[in-house]
Amino acid sequence: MKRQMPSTKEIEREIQDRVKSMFRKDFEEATKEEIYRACAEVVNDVVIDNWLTTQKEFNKQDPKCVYYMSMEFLIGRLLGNNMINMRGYTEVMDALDALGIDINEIEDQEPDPALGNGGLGRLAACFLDSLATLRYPAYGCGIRYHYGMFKQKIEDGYQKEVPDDWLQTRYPFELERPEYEFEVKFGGWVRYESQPDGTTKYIHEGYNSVIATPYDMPVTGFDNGMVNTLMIWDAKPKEVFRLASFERGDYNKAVEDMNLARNLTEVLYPNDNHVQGKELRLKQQYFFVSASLQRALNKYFRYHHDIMKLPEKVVFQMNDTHPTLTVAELMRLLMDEHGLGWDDAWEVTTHCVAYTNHTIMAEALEKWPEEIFKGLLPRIYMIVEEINRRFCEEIRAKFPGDEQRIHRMAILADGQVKMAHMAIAASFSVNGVAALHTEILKNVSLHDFYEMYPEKFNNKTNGITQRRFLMHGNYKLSDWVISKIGRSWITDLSNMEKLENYLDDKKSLDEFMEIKLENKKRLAKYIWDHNKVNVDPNSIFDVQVKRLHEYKRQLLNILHVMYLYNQIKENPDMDFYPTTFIFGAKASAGYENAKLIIKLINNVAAVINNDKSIDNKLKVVFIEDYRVSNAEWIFAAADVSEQISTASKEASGTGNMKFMLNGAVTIGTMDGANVEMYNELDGENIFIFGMSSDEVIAHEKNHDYNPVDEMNNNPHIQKVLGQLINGYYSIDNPELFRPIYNSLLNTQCTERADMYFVLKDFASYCEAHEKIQAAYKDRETWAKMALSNVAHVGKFSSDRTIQEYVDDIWHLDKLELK
Ligand code: KOT
Repeated sequence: MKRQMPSTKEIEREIQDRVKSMFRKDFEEATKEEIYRACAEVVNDVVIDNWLTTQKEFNKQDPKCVYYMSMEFLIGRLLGNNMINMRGYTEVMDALDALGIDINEIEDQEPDPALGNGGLGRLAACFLDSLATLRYPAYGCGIRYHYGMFKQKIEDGYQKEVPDDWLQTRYPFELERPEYEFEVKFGGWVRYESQPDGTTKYIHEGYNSVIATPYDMPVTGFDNGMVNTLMIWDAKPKEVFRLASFERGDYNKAVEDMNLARNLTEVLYPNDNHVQGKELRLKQQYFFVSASLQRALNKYFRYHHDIMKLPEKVVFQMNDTHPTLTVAELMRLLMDEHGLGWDDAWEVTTHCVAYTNHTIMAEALEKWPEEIFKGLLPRIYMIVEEINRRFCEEIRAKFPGDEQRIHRMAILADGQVKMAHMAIAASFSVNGVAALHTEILKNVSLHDFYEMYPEKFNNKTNGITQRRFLMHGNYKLSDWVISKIGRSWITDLSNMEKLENYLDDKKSLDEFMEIKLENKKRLAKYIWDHNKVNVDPNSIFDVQVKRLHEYKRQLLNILHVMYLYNQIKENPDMDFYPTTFIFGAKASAGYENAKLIIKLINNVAAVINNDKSIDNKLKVVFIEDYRVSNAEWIFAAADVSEQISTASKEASGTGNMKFMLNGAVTIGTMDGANVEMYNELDGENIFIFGMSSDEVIAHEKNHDYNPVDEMNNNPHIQKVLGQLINGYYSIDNPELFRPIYNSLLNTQCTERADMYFVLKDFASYCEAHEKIQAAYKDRETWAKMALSNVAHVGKFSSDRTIQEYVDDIWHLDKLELK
């Protein structure tokens, strides 16, 4: 039976009781943090009952389930999310209110579990939410990083990284499960033993090893009693064995094992769309893959004995290539631990694994030096060699004589292990994350593989959860939508189209704009509290929040702001609707260009915000430490959503969808899921600019783009670029921004000047902004545009995405819950 949240009165009493029993304090004496912990336990009580029931039904009904394998789960705070899904948010809010406490302050006590970098990790979290809401049995498998994504401080305009110690105090929504510990082995060598039956036994010796301990987190479905599990693995040294080695005098090995365990799960690599190729990262990958597979097989064998039928009950979805070792480790377990021969093991593996590609950026392609790989994972390496040998034979059979093709496609080539190639060779499904992205994979980046296995390729356009990004982040709009069209959109976002009936209703449009204004005031206060910048909630809030990457072109945005500032200075009476440009972005710690762009944004902000002469027409704000929790407020307050990546580079984007859901209008390129947003909007109520992906790809191929021409032909660009190197935004050090200038114009400095076509798209970007200005001036026009975005957002729910994964790839059984 589904357990529900108690009534407001009961919650009020329970919170007080918990404060007493947990902290030996009366409610009045408790700190906000203690009240948060008490609330967490009140909610946990309900969650745990439903978790137990779900797992019992799981065992009884024996449905097929998905293991979502991901190095990142950017789950964000769970208290608010769980209250919403348990349908107790209002009750807890009212209970706290009766006790004189603001629920926001309590939610604010929770650390923001930042076990991911950006889109890829947040997508994994949205998927878990949708799986539970749709009652599909699923496990998330990941790593319990002790330090997640760093916290960003801005000091003198520069980014400074501060460790994110989210586990400093006990996290109330995780449960250690020592009963599911497994050993994971690294290094050493492999000895062969021929068996009397003619087979060979492989014995791994001389290795270092750690114990993997899972911490389970509940993943609640919306109002349905379903609770799935996110298992994140931590590493411990092997106490018992360690003692044994001490006795043998093997002191060094014991210390090595201890250090291995200590380092393994210490920190998330803070790179988005970029890989560093560090050995520790490969260790992390094998660690969580091996532990997760061992647990999955362990569970399977509790109720089944025929391992050949594993694909009927289990599917492993690999979130990018980071968990590709799933392929070889599953082969190893099936052969070495469960006695299958190669062919049977391959049959099972290739029916259990599927791969999602999230990027075409070359620097994000994972390739491991063979020497490192072999040294760290000797048995796995042998298996990869054999997979590669057979794969190359298969290519040769299909394309006889085409040795170049074999070289291009091989898993082992040029002294490297190419993870994407292994993922594709073994997976029964390979998907991209937006229609355009999948087409580019098929026709460009993975064309060889598409020719080999056309049937494997499919598209699954990304989505987001409306429970977190509307109900929780923007409860005012959420309540308003409910008052207009009811509640069905909460679990079926396509119902948002019912809002079309209100597009011509002046009163509704007014209410809608009033809510946006309230949300802008909430953000303006946040900005005042954090930045001490006074922004006018009546100005246009134009927002770009996402990881900082050159392909995402925050530089285009700030160069345009510099241009606008010049225009306003030159023509003080020009017709211009006051605009606040809001940025939020973390740069990877070693990414110098990206960090310099952050500094530029902050310096431009300092100059513009302090210039009284422009009469507050322009403001620039850089929000420090952009993360899931403040993102929810930012989306709610945005008028304009900046989705301006170089066409072809942003696989999908998901921030674009969160803005749309909250009634912001997009200015964007025809890239990633923007293309599908454009289609859903019938090409209206969205501002498209810039080159198409075909044009970009053609320029890249023909090497015929010269940014110097763009500058020479456009005096506005000339002026702005001049200001980059004449000290206009850096009086003390006029050379400060020279590297940015060079990256745009100087072919000696980068692979290609203006790699991301910033100057090429500049004029058309300016024009699109002028159209926004014109549209915003008419309040009703704008309200209609914005509301139309909400009405057409239906496709972009992760519920829709998950249903497609289930129908086309996973074929899961829904769990029945009373
Ligand atoms: C690649 C390597 C390391 C860490 C992260 C990545 C990564 C992130 N690759 N793609 N992404 C983003 O994934 C999102 C979810 O599919 C997409 O919306 C976004 O366009 C990708 O950049």
